[in-house]
Amino acid sequence: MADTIAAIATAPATGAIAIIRLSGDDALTIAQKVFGGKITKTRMMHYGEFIVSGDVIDNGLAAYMKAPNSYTGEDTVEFFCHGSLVVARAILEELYKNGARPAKAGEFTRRAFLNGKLELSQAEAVIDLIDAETVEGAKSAASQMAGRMGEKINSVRYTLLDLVSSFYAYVDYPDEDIEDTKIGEMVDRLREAEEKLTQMIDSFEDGKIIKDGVRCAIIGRPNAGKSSLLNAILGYERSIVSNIPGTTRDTVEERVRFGGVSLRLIDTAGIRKSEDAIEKIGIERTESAIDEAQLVLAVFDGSEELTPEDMRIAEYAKSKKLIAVVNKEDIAICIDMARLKEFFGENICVISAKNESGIEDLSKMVASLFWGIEINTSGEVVTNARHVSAIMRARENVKNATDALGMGYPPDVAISDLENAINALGEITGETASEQILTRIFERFCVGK
Ligand SMILES: Nc1nc2c(ncn2[C@@H]2O[C@H](COP(=O)(O)OP(=O)(O)OP(=O)(O)O)[C@@H](O)[C@H]2O)c(=O)[nH]1
Ligand SMILES: [Mg+2]
Repeated sequence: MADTIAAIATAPATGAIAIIRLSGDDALTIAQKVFGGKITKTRMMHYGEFIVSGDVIDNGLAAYMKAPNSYTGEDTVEFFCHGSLVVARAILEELYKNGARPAKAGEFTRRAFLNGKLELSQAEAVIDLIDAETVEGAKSAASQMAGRMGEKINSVRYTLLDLVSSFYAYVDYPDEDIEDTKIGEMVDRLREAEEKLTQMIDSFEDGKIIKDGVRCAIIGRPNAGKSSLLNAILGYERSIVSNIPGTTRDTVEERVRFGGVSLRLIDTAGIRKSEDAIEKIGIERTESAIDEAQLVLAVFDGSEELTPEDMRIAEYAKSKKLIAVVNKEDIAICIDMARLKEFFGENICVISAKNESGIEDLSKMVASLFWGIEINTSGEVVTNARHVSAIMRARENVKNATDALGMGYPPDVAISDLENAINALGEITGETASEQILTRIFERFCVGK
């Protein structure tokens, strides 16, 4: 028996329509006590009045989805009323009075998972889709919701299950000699599985970009024009610009689509040796902004000589995708361009942040650095940190098993490692996820989803 839960599924704000959702064994009975019209058919809209404490409070639509053909896999009713918070709440209260109880965060989706309508990775994709901050993130979540990640994980998991069962066969019949070629074949299959897991782990770097956008730190010495560049890219005055070096003290973050790439632009404090305590903290933040970035725009004041300080900053960001932005071309370019070319190669863009010239070229350069990542939203890429950590554990165990067999140990020594790997992969699809994992996942949902 599933008790019947109810919640408002639309955002807690005034709008054109509000949706109230009911799910559980008594959904239809309870709904019918509040809805004046007769709900006679499944998957059809019925028109009627909503009645609260004997009075009509609104009129609207009701739809009934009979178990198991609903989102949760249970009997479900949805009410569509006018988008007044007062009305929606009054109807919800009336449903409670008639036997429903308030749904917890994510409880509808949790029920869908428990009733086998979704795998855990698909349920997580639902929240990723709702939370998506980029179009790429939404597309990737949609494809994970369709089960692509689960399929990939299961293809490795089934291989491992198959191998473990054949290893158990050897344990059961220890007197039978195992041919070396058989062991060789198994090692090959394990290596193949390990390789697939490695590919998934490697895809996580792209996955973070798809989900969150490219973290792009704007760095450079004080007064180079970092904040001016941020404003020029955004098209409005977000960051304070002044001719006093050290103006930006804390990092300023803003999202923007630039060159077709979703960027999280981070304006940082100019790096220089400083005794000022606040500025020092700002500089530490700049360094961590660089550490976390996938793209760094190193801004140089083109109207001045290149300083050792400038190059030290560029050096700090060397391991990142890096573009030199030579600013203030409207004054004069006297910076040593040859030296910059040695360090940055072709990735140099000359601009004037003040006049907003060269910004278009910069956007093309950014696009060319990230082309390819953007379009891989087919669910092939791991976007979820929980998944990647489980895959890493699985790979570690597969590797141990492969090494043991490779060293000539009998198959039974590999069994426990492989079982650990199978369990780790099962945490992703939900077969072996603990109650604690489930709670942590579903509490991220909103009430009503
Ligand atoms: N002529 C000219 N001046 C510029 C240009 N870009 C910025 N400036 C000026 O340079 C000064 C510093 O600009 P900011 O954008 O505040 O420099 P910043 O790198 O953010 O400096 P800090 O926050 O102090 O590290 C201001 O007076 C700007 O008006 C440009 O393209 N041409
Ligand atoms: Mg600044």
